[in-house]
Amino acid sequence: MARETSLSRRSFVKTTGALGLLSAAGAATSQTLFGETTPKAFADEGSDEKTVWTHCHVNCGGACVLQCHLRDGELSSVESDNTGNAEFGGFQARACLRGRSIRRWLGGPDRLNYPMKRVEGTKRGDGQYERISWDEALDTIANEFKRITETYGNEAVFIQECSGVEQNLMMNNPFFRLFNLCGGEITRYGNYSNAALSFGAAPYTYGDKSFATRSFKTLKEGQLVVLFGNAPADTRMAGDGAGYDLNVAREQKGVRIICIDCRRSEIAANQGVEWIPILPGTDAALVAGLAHVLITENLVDLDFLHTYCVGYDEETLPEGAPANSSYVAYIMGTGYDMVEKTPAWASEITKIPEERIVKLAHEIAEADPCFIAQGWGPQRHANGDSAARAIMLLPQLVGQVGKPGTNSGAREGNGGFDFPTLPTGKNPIKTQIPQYLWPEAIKDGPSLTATKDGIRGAERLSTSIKMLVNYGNNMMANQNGDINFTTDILRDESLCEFIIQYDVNMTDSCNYADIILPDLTPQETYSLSAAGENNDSLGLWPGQPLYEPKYERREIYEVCGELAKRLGVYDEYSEGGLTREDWCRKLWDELREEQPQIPPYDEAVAQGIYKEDMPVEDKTEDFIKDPEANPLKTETGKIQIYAPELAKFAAEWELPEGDEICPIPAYTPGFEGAGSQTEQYPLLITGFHSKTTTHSSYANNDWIHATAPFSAWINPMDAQERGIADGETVGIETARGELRIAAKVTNRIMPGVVAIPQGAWHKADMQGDRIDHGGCINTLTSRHVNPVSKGTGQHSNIGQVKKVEA
Ligand SMILES: Nc1nc2c(c(=O)[nH]1)N[C@H]1C(S)=C(S)[C@@H](COP(=O)(O)OP(=O)(O)OC[C@H]3O[C@@H](n4cnc5c(=O)[nH]c(N)nc54)[C@H](O)[C@@H]3O)O[C@H]1N2
Ligand SMILES: Nc1nc2c(c(=O)[nH]1)N[C@H]1C(S)=C(S)[C@@H](COP(=O)(O)OP(=O)(O)OC[C@H]3O[C@@H](n4cnc5c(=O)[nH]c(N)nc54)[C@H](O)[C@@H]3O)O[C@H]1N2
Ligand code: SF4
Ligand SMILES: [Mo]
Repeated sequence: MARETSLSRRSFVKTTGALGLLSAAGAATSQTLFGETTPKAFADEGSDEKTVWTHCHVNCGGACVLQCHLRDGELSSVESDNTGNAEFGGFQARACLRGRSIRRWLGGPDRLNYPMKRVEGTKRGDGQYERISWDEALDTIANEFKRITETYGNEAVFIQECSGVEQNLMMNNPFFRLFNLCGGEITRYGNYSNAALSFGAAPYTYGDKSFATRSFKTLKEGQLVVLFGNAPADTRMAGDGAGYDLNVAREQKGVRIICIDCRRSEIAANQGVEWIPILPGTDAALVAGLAHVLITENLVDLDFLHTYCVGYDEETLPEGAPANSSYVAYIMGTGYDMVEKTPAWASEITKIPEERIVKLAHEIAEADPCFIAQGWGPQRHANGDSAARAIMLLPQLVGQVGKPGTNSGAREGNGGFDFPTLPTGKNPIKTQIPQYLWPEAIKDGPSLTATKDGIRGAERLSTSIKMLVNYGNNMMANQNGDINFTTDILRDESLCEFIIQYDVNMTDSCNYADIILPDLTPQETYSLSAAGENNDSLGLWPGQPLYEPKYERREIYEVCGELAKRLGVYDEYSEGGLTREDWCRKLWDELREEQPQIPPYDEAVAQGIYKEDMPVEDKTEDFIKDPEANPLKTETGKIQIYAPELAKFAAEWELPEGDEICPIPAYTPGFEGAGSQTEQYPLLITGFHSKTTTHSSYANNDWIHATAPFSAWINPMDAQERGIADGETVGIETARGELRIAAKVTNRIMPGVVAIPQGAWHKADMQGDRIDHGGCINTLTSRHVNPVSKGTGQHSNIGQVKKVEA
């Protein structure tokens, strides 16, 4: 299907006029994709079987189609997207095992069925709850909101992230919409996923986190791809996602892939993919070693560096930068720490053999084009801001940025299509906290300041957080760093005075709530979503409810509507009584005004899903074509190897002992980084996102875990030293706590490193020994944030592993 090729994904929604010109094969009929027609949902007359189309909604980056078959009103089996023809370029949003096993999850033993309140006289964390009516739950919430905002102001109310319901028109927007009509709430910036890269690194390097990023679909025949801590076959598993795209490029275009990772991830286990093991947290040292080879052998692209970048060498340092503060000075030992960054120096730190570093430098210098992309593993460390900047520097050194077949060194492009969501209205409160620091903002909000803790919009917080709304997250006792620290704060009712947990499962986080609310999943109600973080495709999923709500589960838009009635803002909240289904239609219709080729809502529902390919974007950036006319949004307008903003932060901000902000991406080991191991804690304990769960979502699905149980990866050398055999239970300890988990003894992990999949459900006697038998990594992780972004450094930990009785 021919499409207007000048349209970018991002401008797609906003553009109107040009779209009328587009070929619109399916305005009134099923959309045709490469000769195949999207089949209609079937509902055989007289039969008790029917098919309902909906989608998976968790935060894995995908949003796969679920084609659900019902028998006698109950979900009997699940298929996915089998429409179109993936082989000929049409995409298929095929679900992974998690989505396909959703039947077990929807009807699982942990499902919440009724509203509950904490039993009087018990404390948070005791886990004693009793069933209450919805009226009692809603009255309590409305009254507490009024009491807390009247006593402390609206800055005392915080709505936590909702990664558990990411792919959906509602997410937790109804709470924002409601509270914004009632004086607002304190908000957050940054996120758990990529705070260091997107908030600490890219803005000061490129002025924008998506500058010059490209999808794997843009890879050229036979080209080189270098991935740093990027595991798309584990973490971009959707049938239309980046993992699929990269595998297609590997198989059909013969691209060569090098994976630099402490762990041999799934993509690195493929034939023809090379794994270079690296100690976690040392990527900036590797880049420095590579730079040494490139500089001393005249392999850098000086034209590129002098035209587009500042701070590579002394002559391109921005005004005001001191002498010898360039990157070349750092590498050659005449600046910063006065140490020459030879490959031998880098080898000592990273544990990559010197010869391999030299060879990699040559490979990168010779490759044209060369596609360098980092995942979010390297930046999830306490020195992650700087690691992310260092990796982005590598393609700059060889002039492989902004042109076809290249990438910026940040994550590969994953723009996807911005599907419409419930509008949240305007929040009158401008103060923001860094996402990761919400427990600190509960403990002692006013002690958090702009220059010490990254508070934005004010010098310091006026109050601590007194009301916490958790919808679709398992943050309190699972996903946030240092569970023992966090739950101590939550247990103390004099700190946070009121906590809601609104979920579908009785997670450990529920045990810290005052009120627990049972949700419907997006499969159990009306939903609207779009193809997820895939690329160059437009997919719209108008999900329909599988069955009538069971028990007393209720969806968020309606529940916040009930609260709106109690707070006197229902008319504004609901725009005169719109239901969730009405919003699905309304947002769909608004989208159609801009994109008339999309069929009407009812037709799309009958059809099941709607999808079309979009043009693959791989053009040369305007900045590269003309840097003077199209400056970047950085302070200097150029790519900043030396960032003046960072020099200013370094001079003005208060940092904890040992932390550092450096205007060039120098290697600093960071808190509990490589080299900080002790006799008591000789191992680096790191984590990763695993294929069996999406964080803690699906982590209680025993069907999946039977195939791949949670286990900590440990190298045979480290295991042998400790008498540990594959599959045995081990105890893992850091200064924060201790857990139990099975050992996976494998040479797919570097010696000296233990990698634990994040997401396992926390299970500990918190008033007893606090040992976590669920294997949740956040029993071990710290509160130490990255110096610039104030984002998580959860994967920087030193610790020990020991054999224990199961
Ligand atoms: N150590 C360590 N910690 C990490 C990470 C890491 O790499 N290492 N990763 C971090 C990252 S990147 C992220 S994004 C966060 C994610 O952490 P969270 O945002 O907490 O996401 P999940 O663990 O998936 O939890 C989602 C919750 O939503 C619930 N849920 C699922 N479906 C529904 C629904 O339809 N309605 C409602 N109301 N609830 C639902 C699930 O039962 C679960 O309790 O974790 C962070 N934590
Ligand atoms: N199956 C699945 N998919 C998911 C998720 C999930 O939980 N499960 N979560 C989703 C979400 S919200 C997010 S944020 C993304 C995250 O997805 P990714 O960006 O893939 O993040 P991670 O799994 O944390 O790290 C990627 C790789 O980095 C490696 N790594 C760790 N530390 C270092 C280091 O210091 N240097 C180098 N070179 N490598 C390192 C890890 O071993 C891992 O293989 O995944 C999304 N997709
Ligand atoms: S978990 Fe992700 S990849 Fe798997 S079905 Fe759901 S959206 Fe798709
Ligand atoms: Mo994330």
